Amino acid sequence: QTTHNSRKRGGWGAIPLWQKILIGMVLGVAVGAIFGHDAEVLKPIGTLFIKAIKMLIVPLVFCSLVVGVTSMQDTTKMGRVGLKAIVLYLGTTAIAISIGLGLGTVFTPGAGLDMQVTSTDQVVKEAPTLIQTLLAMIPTNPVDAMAAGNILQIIVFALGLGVALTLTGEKAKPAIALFESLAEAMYTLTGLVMKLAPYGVFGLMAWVSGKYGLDILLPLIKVISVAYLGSILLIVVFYSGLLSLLGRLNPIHYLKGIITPAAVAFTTSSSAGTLPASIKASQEELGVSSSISSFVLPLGATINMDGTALYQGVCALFIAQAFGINLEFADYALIVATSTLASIGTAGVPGAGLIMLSLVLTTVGLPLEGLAIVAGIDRILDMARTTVNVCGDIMVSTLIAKSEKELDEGIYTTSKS
Ligand code: DAS
Repeated sequence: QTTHNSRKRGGWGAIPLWQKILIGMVLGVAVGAIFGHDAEVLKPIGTLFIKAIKMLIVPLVFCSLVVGVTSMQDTTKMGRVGLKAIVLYLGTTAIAISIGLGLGTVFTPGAGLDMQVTSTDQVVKEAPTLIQTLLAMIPTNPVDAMAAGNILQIIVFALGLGVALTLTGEKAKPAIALFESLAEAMYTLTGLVMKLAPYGVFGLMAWVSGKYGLDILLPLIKVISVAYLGSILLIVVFYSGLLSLLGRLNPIHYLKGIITPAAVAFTTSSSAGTLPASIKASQEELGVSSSISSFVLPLGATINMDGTALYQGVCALFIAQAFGINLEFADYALIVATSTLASIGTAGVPGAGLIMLSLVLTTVGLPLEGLAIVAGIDRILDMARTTVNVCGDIMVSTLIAKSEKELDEGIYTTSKS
């Protein structure tokens, strides 16, 4: 009712959140440009927002991952198809994050910025070996891992608990229901914290532009360009290539078939919201059977986030470069592991990727101040990453339908002629 009234009344309450964040960012940059270092007095508003985001990470990741895994329990019913979907989803996500890291390394969007970390929680980075990193992923005490905010250990425990709950069957139903309602509550709390975003971004951008001047804008344009380049490469090259090589299908038909769902994803920035369009397009344009599409696509909208993974790679490197922190190979592996596993628990709603980025930054010890810089342009990045997420889901459903001989290939042969 209140939102209805505020919409009726118009004004600030009626403006979509992402526009408020953009306004906060522009005002912050302007105030910083005018008042210079004095604008630092506004930074605590941003620090409050960052601390509120940090507060969400552990319970949100834990609950959403447990629910993400238990929601896959119906894949056991469709065993072979479910397994194929999960393998393809996680495989393409790992490749997407690697492409993001590659592009971030090649184009160095954050180079030239020399931002200092002022918060004390910047850990001194020693380079762990890969074996140490893998062993460190297993929590000896899950509660301690949560208290310490050891994200990868929390992810590993949540995945294990999710599988255990699924295998326990009837007795686990109350626990699964509990985690489902806790996850919903955490999404609600995330929504409340995100309402602080316009003010937090304002405070931080005022500090950033006051301290670093307007040359912060160029790297932001670079981040957007690199993220969009990566997104286009994923859809036009990687997905089309997979359809040609693995599915022996004509990719041109795929690229034409995804135009409508891609447009819906781009404008709504919500995979979940695009689901009806995705299912319609995969059935009617791409010849995927209804049983495959109505099973594989909802699963993909929940656990497959290739665009978000690409965005993690690009932004993690942008922030590392902006703060002059050089990442080792083990850090890259950590980012790939965290993003791929955490993508299982990321909701297909606007802005989910930004929360996940805080997860990745925390894992490799990068400063969360960097969040606020990319938060200002988050919606612009979210439009691209959601489009990739959706196109990836549709590509996988097409591949699986083909392998299950549930694809109407007539559509593809006619378009060849
Ligand atoms: N907007 C999310 C989605 O719907 C992706 C993200 O925020 O990263 O897929």
